[in-house]
Amino acid sequence: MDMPAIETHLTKNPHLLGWVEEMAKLCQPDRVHFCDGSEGERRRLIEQAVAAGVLLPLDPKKRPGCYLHRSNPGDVARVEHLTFICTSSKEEAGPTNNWMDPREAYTKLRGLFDGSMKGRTMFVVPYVMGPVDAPHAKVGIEITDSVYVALNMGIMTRMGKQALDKLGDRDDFNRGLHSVRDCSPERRYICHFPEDNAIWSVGSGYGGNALLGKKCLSLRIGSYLARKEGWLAEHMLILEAESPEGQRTYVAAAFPSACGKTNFAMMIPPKRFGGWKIRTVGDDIAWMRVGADGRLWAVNPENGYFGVAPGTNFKSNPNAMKTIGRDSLFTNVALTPDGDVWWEGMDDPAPEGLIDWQGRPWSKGSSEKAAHPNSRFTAPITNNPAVSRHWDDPEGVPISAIIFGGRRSTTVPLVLQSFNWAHGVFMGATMGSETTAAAAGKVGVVRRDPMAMLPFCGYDMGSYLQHWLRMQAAIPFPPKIFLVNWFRKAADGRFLWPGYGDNMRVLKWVIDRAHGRVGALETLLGWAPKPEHLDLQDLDASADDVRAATRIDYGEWEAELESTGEFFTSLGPTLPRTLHLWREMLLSRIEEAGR
Ligand code: OXD
Ligand code: MN
Repeated sequence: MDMPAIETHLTKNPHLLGWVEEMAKLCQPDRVHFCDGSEGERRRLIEQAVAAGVLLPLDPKKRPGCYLHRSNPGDVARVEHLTFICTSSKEEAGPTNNWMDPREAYTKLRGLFDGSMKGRTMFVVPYVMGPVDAPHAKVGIEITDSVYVALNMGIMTRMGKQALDKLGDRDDFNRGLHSVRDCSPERRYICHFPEDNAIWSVGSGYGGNALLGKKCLSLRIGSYLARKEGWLAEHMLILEAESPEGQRTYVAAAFPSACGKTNFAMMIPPKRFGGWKIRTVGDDIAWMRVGADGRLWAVNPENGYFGVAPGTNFKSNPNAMKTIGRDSLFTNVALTPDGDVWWEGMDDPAPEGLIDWQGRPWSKGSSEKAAHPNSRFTAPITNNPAVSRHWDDPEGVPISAIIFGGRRSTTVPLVLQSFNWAHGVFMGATMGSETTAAAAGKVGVVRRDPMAMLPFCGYDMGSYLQHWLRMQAAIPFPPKIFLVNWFRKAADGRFLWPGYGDNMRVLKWVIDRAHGRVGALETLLGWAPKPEHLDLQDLDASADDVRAATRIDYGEWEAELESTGEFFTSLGPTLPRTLHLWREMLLSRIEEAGR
């Protein structure tokens, strides 16, 4: 077969052109299309996708510029058991990652990519993660045979010519190769080669597996580079909180997937907090570096939101609802008869005549969900009416507080502040969360998820936590560190804390603590707000529920620290001794107090 011409006026970079040619020889596409990121190109790709049935136009009045995509029903979430870190040694990947020898991985995947794009177009998608002019922005090139992926990358990254211009003739771009191939779970692998700055992903078109700039580059390869280069690549939202006096404070927060990062980053404070404004810098990933002023500065490497649809409504997240009003892609949501989208937990009840996420008629009372629990929207960051003016600032924003939080129905109180940096790292390292639909597998089981990075850390977890401890010496003015839990439940299964906008009440204390202007109660586990520190006026929850949400039960904590011990053991010899010592000290203090 003749090779399709690799022609582009967009770049003469010999490293890039040589690599694209090599990959085209392997995958044997019918056509090669270099994406320039222009508006005209976006329109043409959408037309192609609609013609091919990959996208379904939604009603242009109700959802202008919006489309629905239905994925293969067996390809709806990240696949952690098929995600590999391919470093020369297994130890480098550590006990929490799947490891494959790089030679074996290249050989196996070369076999799967061989001829995988026959009859298809190979899209070459150049992109930048981070504000284009940020000194630490990274250029990636994703080769993909999915027009859906190319269009999503156009939203989620700074895509096209700007990336090629930034790259110039250099060779230091991330090489990402992606093919949906036959979308078979038997032939699905998401392989990372941190030593080569490369990612090979085959067999899935789902966001976290296929949009290689996101989890693969910004977190897995990103965290590997961050350790090498002395910075932090984290699974964190970044928000800007402006007080009524006009003081802006920036907070980064790590929560596991589908635990409300987007909601927290777009929060609208309750009326009681009139004058406070929350704006979004990012909702999923933070790259943080020490600035010349000794503070920790964060950028959001992304350009859009890939958010969970179910549960999003005008009460839980009005800014998200406005964000997805236009120019957005919806994946695996339900379709209304008038060409709009619907999902469980939307404001209005399900209309008659709904089509479910698999394209089948759906009626009320059905035992199946109309929208997939991990159905998503992809929307441009600038659609958000509350986007921070600094979202694209090459310098980033200075972080005053870091929050760790999981989904825990017991034990973990509403909020605690760490005694110091190392204790904060301990809090992050021991975070647990009940699993969600964002990853394939059982939902609702508590698993330890250090810093919400368990599925995203590109190297050995113990070494990652050591890197966090070491960073203290590099940050003269470090952020204060907090642990929160919005998800504690009463014995009857009710949530004790209303969450969403009311989380402002907790955030206010966090901000005041970060600026050293409010008191706290010293508990055995960290600093907690005294009752008078949390403004609860007009809160739709009883005083008893708030007491229960903030309660520290030392019996429960004894069990928690025991289970942390097992987790620490499972991380092996690289887990820093400091963290073992923190665990022992907290446990022995609780035991002493109980005596
Ligand atoms: C995401 C995830 O899509 O964490 O952001 O799964
Ligand atoms: Mn995420």
